[in-house]
Amino acid sequence: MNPAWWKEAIVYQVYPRSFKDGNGDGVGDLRGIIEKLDYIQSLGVDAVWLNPIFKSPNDDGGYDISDYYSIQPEFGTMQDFNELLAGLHQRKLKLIMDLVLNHSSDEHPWFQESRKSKDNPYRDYYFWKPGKQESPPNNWPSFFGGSAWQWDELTGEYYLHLFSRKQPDLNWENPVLRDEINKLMKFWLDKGVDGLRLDVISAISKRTDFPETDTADFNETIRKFYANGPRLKEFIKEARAKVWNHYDVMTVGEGPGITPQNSMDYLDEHHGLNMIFHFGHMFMDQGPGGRFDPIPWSMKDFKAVFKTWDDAFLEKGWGSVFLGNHDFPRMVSRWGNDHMYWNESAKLLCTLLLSMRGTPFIFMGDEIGMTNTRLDSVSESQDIETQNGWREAQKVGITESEFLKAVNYAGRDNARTPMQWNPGEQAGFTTGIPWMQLNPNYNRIHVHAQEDETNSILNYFRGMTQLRKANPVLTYGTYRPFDTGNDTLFLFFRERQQEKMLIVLNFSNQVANLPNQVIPFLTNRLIGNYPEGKSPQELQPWEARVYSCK
Ligand code: TEU
Ligand code: CA
Repeated sequence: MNPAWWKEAIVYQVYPRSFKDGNGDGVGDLRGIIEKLDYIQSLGVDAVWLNPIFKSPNDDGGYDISDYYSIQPEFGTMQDFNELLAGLHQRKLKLIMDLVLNHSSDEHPWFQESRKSKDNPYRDYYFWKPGKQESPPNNWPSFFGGSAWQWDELTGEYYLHLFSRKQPDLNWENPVLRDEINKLMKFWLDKGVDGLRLDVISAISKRTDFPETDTADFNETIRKFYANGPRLKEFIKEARAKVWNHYDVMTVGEGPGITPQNSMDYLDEHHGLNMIFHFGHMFMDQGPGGRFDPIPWSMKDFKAVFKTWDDAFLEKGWGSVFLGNHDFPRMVSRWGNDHMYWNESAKLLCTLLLSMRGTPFIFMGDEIGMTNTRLDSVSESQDIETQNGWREAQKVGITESEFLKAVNYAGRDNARTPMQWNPGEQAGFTTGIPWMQLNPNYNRIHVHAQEDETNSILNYFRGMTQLRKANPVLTYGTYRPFDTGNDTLFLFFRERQQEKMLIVLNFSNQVANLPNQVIPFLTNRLIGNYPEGKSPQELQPWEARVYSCK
């Protein structure tokens, strides 16, 4: 494994709209992030991934870009961006920007031109097709409910939008469009950006013969028709040769539809991306109907996902590890126990995240154990995926209370409530009216309460980042799960040359006993979320430990 900064980095994800409001208008912004750079540095992370900050009508949280060359006015100015980048670099922190290249906003000038006429020079920047009588060109469903095709009266054709109708898909088959993409990537890389998170990169090559989908399982439709298209490797290879190879830049591809079998199509050492986000664990509790069709998940499957994906990158390629982000519920609510064992399970999840093989991505607020929020009506949601999902749910007679159950379990609003800094007004996020309601528990869960509390989740997180940075085995060591015969007892070794560590995680509300075979390794505990007990073989509920087994 060749060493690289992005393999050794711990990445902190900042959702700008909800992180810190610097000017009192209730919306997070770049000046707010600048105010908190010392806090970010204090976490012991190495890079910040910013969700999109480009001009956008904000139909989908900024993932609908109307100008790739300017900053969203609510977030600030290009001067603010330059100051933020300089502030990060002064603190030896890298910046990873989130580029949305599978689609633009329908308010982008490219699309405004494209829809004007069939022979407009921008027509083929997007996918336009005649319908079949009154229906769309095929039966593809959108991620956000309804058809993936929108009728446009002006030229009497449909355009493709895998996401919202305000997010028309860009046509990467068009080399002129690809040149535009290369140009905008160079613009940001010339400014000194250190990494690119490439949104839905798996769909830049689709089945452009547009056959009907033959499955009702949405994630299967993604895999077969939207992602992993015939020219995917070619498009990535071209962008790498024409742009990325000319900079010291890390590229991480976000990709619904990427599988352990096809992941190396994305990660060729000379012609591919550096790493990908996979969704093995993220979609395992989604039924055929997707996010709002939740099904039970098992610890057996959860552990298997880590093994499956580690095997995919054993010899080559590189993975990322995340347990939550702006698209998923809060990790302590989803995988832990956010009431009885809130403190212990949040620390256990930080232990897993920071001891696993692959670049760890921590979502802002998870370092203090922020939990899911609770919507009492769909109208409180600020997420188009939820709003559209409700529109679709009503068509099939699902009641609001049934739908809200799915939303409060799996919806994206859970992760987008403002960061909780202190117990004061609006948790110190804003001096104005926040764009989104805070989680009511902000007077209990906030940075200020944890900053000087030795047993806080925040300080445990800092302990884990220090441990990872001090022990290369946690970055470059192998991952070897230990079969405990007990689904909720998650044990694994990390090994490299003379170094060896044992990670012990009790994913349950019960006391658990460690298997006899590991007793010889329980002599040198480096970190744990309970005081060291007399009988090391017994694990308390949600107990996490890391041992050095030199
Ligand atoms: O998400 C794409 C993706 O992976 C989806 O499965 C995602 O989970 C989304 O919530 C639909 O369920 C990326 C961004 O992370 C997401 O915020 C955007 O909404 C989406 O692309 C469209 O740009
Ligand atoms: Ca603001």
